[in-house]
Amino acid sequence: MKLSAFFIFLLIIACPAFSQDKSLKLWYNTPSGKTWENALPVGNGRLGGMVYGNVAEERIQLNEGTLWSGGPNRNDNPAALAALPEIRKLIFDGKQKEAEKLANQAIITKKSHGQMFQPAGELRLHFAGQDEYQDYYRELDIERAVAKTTYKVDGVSFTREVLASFPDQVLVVRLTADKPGKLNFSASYSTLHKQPEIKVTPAKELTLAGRAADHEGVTGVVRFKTFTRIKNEGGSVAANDTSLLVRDANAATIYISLATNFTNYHEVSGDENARADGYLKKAYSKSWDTLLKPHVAAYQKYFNRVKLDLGNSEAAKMPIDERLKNFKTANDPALVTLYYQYGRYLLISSSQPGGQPANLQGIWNNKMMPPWDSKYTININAQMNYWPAEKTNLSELHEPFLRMVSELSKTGRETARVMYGARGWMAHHNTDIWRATGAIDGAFWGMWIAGGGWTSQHLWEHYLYTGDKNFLAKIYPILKGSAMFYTDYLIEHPKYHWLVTNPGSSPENAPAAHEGSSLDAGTTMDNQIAFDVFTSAIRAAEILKKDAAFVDTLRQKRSQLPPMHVGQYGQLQEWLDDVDDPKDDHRHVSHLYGLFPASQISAYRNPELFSAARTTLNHRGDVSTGWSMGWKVNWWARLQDGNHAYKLIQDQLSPPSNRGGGTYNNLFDAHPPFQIDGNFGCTSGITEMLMQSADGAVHLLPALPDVWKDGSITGLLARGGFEIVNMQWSGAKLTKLEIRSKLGGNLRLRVPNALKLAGGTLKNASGENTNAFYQTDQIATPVVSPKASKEPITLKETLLYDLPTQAGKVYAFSAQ
Ligand code: FUC
Repeated sequence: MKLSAFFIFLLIIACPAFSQDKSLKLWYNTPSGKTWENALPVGNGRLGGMVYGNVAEERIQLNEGTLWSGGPNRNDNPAALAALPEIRKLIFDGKQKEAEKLANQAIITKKSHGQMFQPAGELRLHFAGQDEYQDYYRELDIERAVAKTTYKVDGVSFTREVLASFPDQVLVVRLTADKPGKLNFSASYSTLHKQPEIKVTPAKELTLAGRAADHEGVTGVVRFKTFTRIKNEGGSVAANDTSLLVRDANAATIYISLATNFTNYHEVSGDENARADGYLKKAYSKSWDTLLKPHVAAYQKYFNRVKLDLGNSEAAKMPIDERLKNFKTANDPALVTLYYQYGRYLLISSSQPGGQPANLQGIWNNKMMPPWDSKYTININAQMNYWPAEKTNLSELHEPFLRMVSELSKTGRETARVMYGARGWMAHHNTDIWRATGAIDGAFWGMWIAGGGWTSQHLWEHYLYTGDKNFLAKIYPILKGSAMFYTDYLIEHPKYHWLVTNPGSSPENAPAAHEGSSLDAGTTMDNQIAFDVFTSAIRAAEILKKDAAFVDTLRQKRSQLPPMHVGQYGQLQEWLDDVDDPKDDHRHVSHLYGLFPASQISAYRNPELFSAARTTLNHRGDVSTGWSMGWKVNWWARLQDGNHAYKLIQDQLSPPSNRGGGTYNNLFDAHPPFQIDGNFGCTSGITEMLMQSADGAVHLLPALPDVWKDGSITGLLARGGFEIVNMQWSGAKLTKLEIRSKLGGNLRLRVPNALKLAGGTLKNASGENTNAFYQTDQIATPVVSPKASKEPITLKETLLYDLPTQAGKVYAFSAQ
């Protein structure tokens, strides 16, 4: 070995923390202390753990996805039906505030406003004599889904690693010291539950049992049990009544098992003891190494599908908390890459097939009464959680959400019937693990009927990406049921004669003209969702060759929906009348649903709406709550303005601010408080900056900011089953591209520069895209206010190609 190589080798073994590639690690030089938002999340879809990395007292806060307050319950208000004609009349008469008052009495539930996602407790590890330490370091390795803490005390190096095993369904902690017999600690539980039962079994298992809370008149029926068992290497394990004591060990492995008796949204009949015991017994026979490998493999099966490189810089040498402080002014593209992949990490860790969907906090919550109960707000937040699922190649992880929609279609059938006398199914703006579909909180928030309609579009989206006709046949009744609700609920507007929602709403916003009420008829978002609900049901029925008469009805009703309106300031109108305030900076910009996640507003198909959407977004401004900024990244990407989208990423990747929004040290999104939607929204938005497939073509680099001139990404998915196996760009031009066609069909490409096809010729596109997954249904011609000034839109030039593809083949392209 040459001398210089020898020194590098020495350096590598001397500083393990600095030797490896840390680009996919959240790493810090300080412990979390008391701050939960400093702790690092691990999870396997069912179990969640927050690892503090504190030295003398380690805390691992524990969650289980089904540990919710209450039990099976419904919260419909049957008084709604009788009050409906009066509420409708008031709204049509322009008395929105009075209508809202009546809706508060007759429509808002008199029962539960939704149940709470609750924590189990914490495992605490006490290390006597470790108050003073050196060389502290902690990380979350999102390439392997393992958290690690290292430090030195009295010349001994200690290492702790934590994972939430996907295959073995337990949390595992590995503790080692680099000198024999130096590991001494005790383990105990702490919990906020009332009357918990903490004890140690004869097999030296530390157990914690409890019952989730009663809440708002619903008895808590979910019981949980957690087992902690320690396997020592050297030394001994002893126990007292409430803790385990490890003495003079060389190493130890802690197995934490946690389960509940939850079966499904209408049944709670499991055995939490048997479940938790079963997981523990199976895992305990395995060593750390035996658990680690299959865990990493199961995780990487998903994670490795997408690799992103936006470049690197000196800034990346700092710990994450420092980089966050500096991001706005530093050139740190690697922090965006990390944040992007962290969104994928969080989805893999909080949403696994068969489990519960990621809630408002994913699966990580330490509060008995979390903000908004940490439930599912379906007027934006829960949907946002799943925006990255299909396009970042995590399609299987969409399943918990899609199953929730299917369950809502059952509970929401009763709500549609009892409250609105309508067929089909519906949901208001919130739900929880019991799939409650009543109207909650207050009419200002809860009197919104489109929760079912919007969530149902995720089913259609899953089909558009996978082309899975069996899936489509299975979920068709849900799409049909949602459309059925709208056919019964929509009512003719006495003045305009369009078919409108009434009461409708534009979530949580209110124009001054309506005396601060959010209720109205035929709001833009309601119309856009109705359009999508009808369109997806029509297309699904046609593909499945079903229900021809129903399809006719839907076409007819769809043509009677109000068109979108461009108002006096050139804005996209939020309300049917031109009452928007250009100074309104409300976080909900619901009427831009049509721009994203829907694809009704397009630069190429209806430029006047595209321009109006941009005007609206400029009126609303940038800085807002976390999720709102996440949504804005997607909107600016759809508006093909990469620099503005990047500006939003800069605002989001800043420490939480008083004005709202930002990111905590553990890179959790700050509403504030912590809400995971902003993480997922931003991951989706970054994808949309690099690739879109919503507007008749696979559009590559549609919104590349100036700061990402060079880069590469692998594995993104586009509608119609096109996988961007590999895409490289340089100087903002595509240099290399490989696309796998999973389903065959025409591949229409929209690209920034001329391409050539390896071994073939690439034709310029002509006419409509023949690929059915890219069909775009014509929306009604917008109504434009004569006062509206026309802001011209200038788009970067693109080239459009058509390539007939065969299923299973990979096509390679390079710059011409
Ligand atoms: C909606 C939003 C709030 C918050 C809550 C969970 O009500 O308006 O900002 O995100 O959901």
